[in-house]
Amino acid sequence: MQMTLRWYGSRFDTVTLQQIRQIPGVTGVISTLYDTVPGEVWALERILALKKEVEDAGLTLAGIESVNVHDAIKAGLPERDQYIDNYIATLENLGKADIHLVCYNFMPVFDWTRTELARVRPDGSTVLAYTQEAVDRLNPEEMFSSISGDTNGSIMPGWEPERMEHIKELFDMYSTVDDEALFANLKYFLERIMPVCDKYDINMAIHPDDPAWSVFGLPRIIINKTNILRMMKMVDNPHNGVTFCSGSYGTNLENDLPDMIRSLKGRIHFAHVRNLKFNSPTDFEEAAHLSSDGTFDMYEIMLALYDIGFTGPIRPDHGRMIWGEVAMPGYGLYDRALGAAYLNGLWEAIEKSHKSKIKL
Ligand code: CS2
Ligand code: MN
Repeated sequence: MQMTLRWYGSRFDTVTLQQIRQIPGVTGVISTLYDTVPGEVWALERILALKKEVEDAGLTLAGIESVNVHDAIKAGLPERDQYIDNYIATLENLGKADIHLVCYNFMPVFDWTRTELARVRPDGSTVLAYTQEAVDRLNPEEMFSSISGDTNGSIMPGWEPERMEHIKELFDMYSTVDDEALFANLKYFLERIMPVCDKYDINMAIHPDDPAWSVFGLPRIIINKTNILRMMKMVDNPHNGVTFCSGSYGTNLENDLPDMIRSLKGRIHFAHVRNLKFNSPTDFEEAAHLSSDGTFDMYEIMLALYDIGFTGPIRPDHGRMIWGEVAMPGYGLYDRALGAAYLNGLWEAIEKSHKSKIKL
């Protein structure tokens, strides 16, 4: 595996490439052109400039998170073909720039959903948190305004104010889309983009829905083992793969994370590894990465990745806000650096104990 950190680009991120370069064992970043909108073609020159900037700092550009999918594609509207053509053109340019990993999601309207961006934990750190009760009390517009005061001045991915202004139209767009229709629209999209992925060896890595159930009545399908295996089969091409995000699949305590990882051998192209602490099955907060700080056994998650021979990029996912840092919620430097060091430590121990067993 290659340890990486997500980086939003020098115009948007409070964390610098130089800082990332100094985290032991972090050799690459996962980045994006954060100012593009879904449906737009990414210019080759801009991709190459991003790559050069990252490489000049002594890191590799290990992949893109995300090239977002336009809602017309997810909702299956007649204009989807034009947007898929544009997506293909973007993939073509990424391929020409020698980039081989694209993370994306297929969640209607929103990306991840949290009800608090700065819940205070007993140690004084602040974290993203979710309670179903709060979602049930609010409508989507209210939720956007209730969290927008805690973003530390950042634009949260998937919650861009321009999109939120059109939230009613976005909801209308999905009024006839149920889970089956969403599966069919995803299949249509994947079948059209696979040829360009084959040509340039681009691994598409779908990110799970977060939380892993329907919110505000919208359909959500990338939520559990059954559905993700269905998706792998429905377009059975190794370039159709997944981002295994422990913090997203893990929102549903019925998901057995190590078992899911083992069932996806060969199809996990990217891993997000983080921990959650559950206060009840529908109230969770994003703990430190350390197993004992949350609910998941991080050793078992890393062991499963090791066992399936995972070689792709991995990154600590959201971190807590600690030591007075002011950054995009979930995306500060300090706690993600601690997370990367911890995950690297687990990996080293797993690797060495396997090698010593082989010698015996
Ligand atoms: C990320 C997602 O911050 C996060 O929770 O893991 O926003 C992820 O980048 C997208 O869903 C992928 O398109
Ligand atoms: Mn994730």
